[in-house]
Amino acid sequence: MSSSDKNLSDFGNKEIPNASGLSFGIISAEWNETITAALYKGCYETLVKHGADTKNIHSIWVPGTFELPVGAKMLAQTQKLDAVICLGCVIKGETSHNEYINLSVANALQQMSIVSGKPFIFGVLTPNDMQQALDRAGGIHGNKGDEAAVTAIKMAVLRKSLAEPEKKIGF
Ligand code: DLZ
Repeated sequence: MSSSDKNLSDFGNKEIPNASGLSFGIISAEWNETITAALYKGCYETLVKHGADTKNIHSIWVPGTFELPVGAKMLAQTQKLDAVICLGCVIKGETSHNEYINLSVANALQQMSIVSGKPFIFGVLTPNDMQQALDRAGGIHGNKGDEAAVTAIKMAVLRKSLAEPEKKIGF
């Protein structure tokens, strides 16, 4: 289902686990800052709304979306994080720069997730124009920043639950 069919930010609260005790990194790109600032706001507020302590949310900014993976790696090396959220917006232009950036960032974050076993969330908008970006950064199709936060909470909780030894009574 595409975002045009459904406002994906319309989550039922009961489906979202509590984020208290978890720590998060948010890396945001400065390019298209009007959009990424809205994604960041939605992401940060969603983490807090679902129980994350503000002192456990570590935020940095990098120049562009292409720098998100390395920024995420730097932050993950200096802070103990349960999930890392990357926010960017690459608007299609006259050349194919967007394809190179989007694919390399998606691949890098997927690789980092698989190799580290820690969720690196792809919160990058890949719109054809500014209106599509606005629609997904607090507009008619919700806010992808909120969705990235919810995904990060769910994956961080899943990772913790699988790491805990099975709780048994007796033998
Ligand atoms: C160069 C570039 C272009 C043309 N467009 C965008 C964009 O729409 N969104 C974005 O986040 N970044 C863009 N960049 C910058 C690259 O992500 C990167 O910062 C530079 O190529 C330097 O590595």
